[in-house]
Amino acid sequence: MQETPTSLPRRHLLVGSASALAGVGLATWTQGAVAQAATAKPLPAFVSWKDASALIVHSSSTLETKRSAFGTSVITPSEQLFIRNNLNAPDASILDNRDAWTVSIEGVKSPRELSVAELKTLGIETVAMVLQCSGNGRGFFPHKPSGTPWTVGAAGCVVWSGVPLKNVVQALGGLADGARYITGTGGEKIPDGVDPNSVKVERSVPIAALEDALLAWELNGSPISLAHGGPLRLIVPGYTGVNNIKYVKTVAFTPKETTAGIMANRYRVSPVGTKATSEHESVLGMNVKSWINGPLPEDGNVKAGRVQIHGVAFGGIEALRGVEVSLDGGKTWQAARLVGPDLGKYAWRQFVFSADLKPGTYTLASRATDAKGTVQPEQRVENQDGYNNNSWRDHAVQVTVA
Ligand SMILES: Nc1nc2c(c(=O)[nH]1)N[C@H]1C(S)=C(S)[C@@H](COP(=O)(O)O)O[C@H]1N2
Ligand SMILES: [Mo]
Repeated sequence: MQETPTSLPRRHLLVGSASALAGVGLATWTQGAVAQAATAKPLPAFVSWKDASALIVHSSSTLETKRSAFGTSVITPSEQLFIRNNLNAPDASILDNRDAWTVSIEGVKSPRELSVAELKTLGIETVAMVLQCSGNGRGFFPHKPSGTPWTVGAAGCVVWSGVPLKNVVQALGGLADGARYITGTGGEKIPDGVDPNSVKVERSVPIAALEDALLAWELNGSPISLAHGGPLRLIVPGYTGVNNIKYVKTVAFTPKETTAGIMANRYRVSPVGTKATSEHESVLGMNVKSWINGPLPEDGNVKAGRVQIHGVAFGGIEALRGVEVSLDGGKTWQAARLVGPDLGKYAWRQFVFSADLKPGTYTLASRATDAKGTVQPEQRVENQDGYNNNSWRDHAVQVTVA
């Protein structure tokens, strides 16, 4: 087993002091922590700057934010934000001269390459938004789909800054005739000997997304890290993670969706037991969703009395209208209070519900409603690859109050 330098001191302390703490009644907690330390994977090198204590390392390319780490502020710090890479990230040298990175814009009247330096002259906009993997919540599907079994932490609410994509289109003479999709391509190196179409990260979203899309160079106030797609990322607010192309190399306004495998027959919602094809629905706009981040069962028993139940809620491609909390597993619901600043329709809101809880066991659930009146459903839509899970029942938590 290997440990990262950052995680060494604390874990060694826990291992070393397990038996000592057992004597003072902390044995259960300590054994849990030791078991976790024994199985925890180290942070991969390209994300060594992340906060290991806030993350679950599923693999070198899939890291999940711990549910308990979301806290009660609005923005997810970059150090805690999840990671999902389908291919190895490009070499870090692509960040050596960020302004020199170029993106090729196609499907406009005057197609050409633009450098980041040039993009910076065309406008600036900032958007706060939920970045969420389409597979977030996959871990709740009973048929155990292949892919990372994320629970809630393949998501975060982050701030991007860059140039509105529509400004770029305007600067290049407007859209070419027949443009119906925005097709973005990632700048990863395709491994030798494989068909590029089967692995390249290239996604098409409806042209309507042009209204809010950005070519972004900043994340949470800093130049975008390699891990999160620097020097330049295509940001499509309201759309699931995969549509937000890191290290974007080409943006093409196309009459048709790309035939790349990641669009044509992956990231599609197909019935359990079937293989996805282009006939199935693609993961695009996010649906209305919420979950509770505290109290959580892993924090142990909750002290009887006043309890602040809190979590996050968002509308996805729509704005959020509100969120309710249930203390009885969904039999009755009461409105929760949205807290913190409203950072716009694509951001999440933190919510709180203050309750007086007597000793007992409670199933705490939350249920959001979007601006169109769509209510977060009780049940997930079953599908082969475990996408788009917004079931409030799956996200409910059971806590013991003593
Ligand atoms: N170029 C490129 N862009 C990409 C990916 C990728 O592998 N390569 N992964 C996508 C997927 S599936 C998700 S969920 C998000 C994850 O973003 P993050 O790692 O910055 O959290 O990036 C998306 N954009
Ligand atoms: Mo994803």
